[in-house]
Amino acid sequence: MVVIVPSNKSVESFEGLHLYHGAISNCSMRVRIALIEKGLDWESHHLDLLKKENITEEYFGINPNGLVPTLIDNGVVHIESNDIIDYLDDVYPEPSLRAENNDEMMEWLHLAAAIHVPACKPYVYATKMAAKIKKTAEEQAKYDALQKNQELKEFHDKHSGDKSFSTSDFDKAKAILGACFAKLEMTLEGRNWIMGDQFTLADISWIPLHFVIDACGYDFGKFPNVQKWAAAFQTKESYQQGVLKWCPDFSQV
Ligand SMILES: N[C@@H](CCC(=O)N[C@@H](CS)C(=O)NCC(=O)O)C(=O)O
Repeated sequence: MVVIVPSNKSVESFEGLHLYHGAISNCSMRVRIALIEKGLDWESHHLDLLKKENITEEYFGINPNGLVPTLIDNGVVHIESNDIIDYLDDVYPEPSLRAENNDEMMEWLHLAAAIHVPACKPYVYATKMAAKIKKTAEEQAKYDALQKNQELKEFHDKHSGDKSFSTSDFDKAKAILGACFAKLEMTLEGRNWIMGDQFTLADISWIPLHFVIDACGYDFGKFPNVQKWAAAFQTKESYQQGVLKWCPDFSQV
């Protein structure tokens, strides 16, 4: 659980569940899917990442990294999407999204979190986002003043101004994704979902990665089990309401 004491005190009086999220953000999709699977009511606070609505003093006062999603549960601020879905399943246990083998399920959540900055983010930014989200000098100065997280500063510096990701950064991202999706392919052999017959937090953690990476042109041809798994998820209501309602086609972003 990653709980934040916000410097923007306005959110501490929120009642019920509130989600700061981005339509096109795969990390936000994860939390929207979990909320919908659980049948929970939540208030939406949408931030348009393309308009850089996350880069404000007000939002950095809620999420110190300036990232989406952020969940506020009765005034308590939670960040980190994989921790948020784990928290939701603990606190709102019905219907359960937790596998009997919790340790194995949590390994999938930890892996998704671990590859976000080294693989998912560079792949998506190098193929699509960097060109759409160029900062003006003024926006860059504002970001530099607000962002204290060195890893994120370094990541965004790689595509600032005229710069773009190096071939080695992109190849490394592709290699990590290839290894992870090969592991997923093997795990899904003879199974409907990652943990077996039950749809769990492991699926919720990985489905959004497939959704955006696929739309950015990654070739899933050699991963038929992954393709079948993604197609099965597309029949669920949480895909309609948690993904498509907000982001009908990531390739068109
Ligand atoms: N580890 C974080 C990563 C969150 C993250 O990187 N969110 C992206 C959208 S998926 C974002 O806010 N990007 C805006 C930026 O990097 O400034 C989580 O899982 O919640």
